[in-house]
Amino acid sequence: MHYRTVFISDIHLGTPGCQADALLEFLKRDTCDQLYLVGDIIDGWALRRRWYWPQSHNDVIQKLLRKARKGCQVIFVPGNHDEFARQFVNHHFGGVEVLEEAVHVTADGRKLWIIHGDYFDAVIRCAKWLAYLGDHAYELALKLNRYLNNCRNRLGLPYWSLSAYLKMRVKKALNYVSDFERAVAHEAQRRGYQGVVCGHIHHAEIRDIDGVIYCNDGDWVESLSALVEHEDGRFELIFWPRTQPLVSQEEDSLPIPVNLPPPLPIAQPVMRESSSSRLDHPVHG
Ligand SMILES: [Mn+2]
Repeated sequence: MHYRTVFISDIHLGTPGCQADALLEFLKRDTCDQLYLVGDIIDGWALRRRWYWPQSHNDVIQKLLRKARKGCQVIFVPGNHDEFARQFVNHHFGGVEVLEEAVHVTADGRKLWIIHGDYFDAVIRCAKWLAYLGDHAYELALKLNRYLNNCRNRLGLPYWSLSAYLKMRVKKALNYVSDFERAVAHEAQRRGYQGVVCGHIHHAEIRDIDGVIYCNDGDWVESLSALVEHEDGRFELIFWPRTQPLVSQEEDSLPIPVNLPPPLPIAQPVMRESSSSRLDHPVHG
């Protein structure tokens, strides 16, 4: 499949949660004229704590550089987890252009603002240490999630995302997702754009907010999603099927928390009917 534009973010290379194999399959199958890397591509925060860099993560970088070499215009807008790259904005790395923020003109002439989105994260803005704490909690949730799904797998039950469930619950309570989306969309409108593409909150979505098209390309940790623009300017979310084993060799050696919480009352399986589906029923707070 060939697209006019592909937007991906929140790959989190350098963490065990990163679904690099699935992303590689997507990058191999689909081509595009323009590729936007919308932040949190490499997780510098996690790498500083613990070095984790398997071959597949290297392959992702190689694949991205190869795309740039082969004539695909690759633009990298750093996020908070790869903020180290922000000191290199307006520079090129092997054909990859690093920009603080970008403007994308769609096939039908709309101007979209491309940002990672962390500037809108009040938590990160106000207290950075809180963000680090949140990060640890998230990683623990992912670890628990893998353990839980390994058990579910053995029982023949479908995949269920504990961390997505917890995040949805927490964020629903705080109205985090909708507040974030609204803030981003309104700022895009204030700046005179017809829409915005961002990442950061790991919540893929395309929706209209007060006349502004809000797009979030999701992530490659849990939802395995990309935002694509077709030749005619149509936007679509692509969800890739999960292929990586839930618990890999490296992760087996990681300590599994002994005090597991009691089973959660509501267990709704994450529905994945097809590898490429439109988000007809976006879930948000
Ligand atoms: Mn982020």
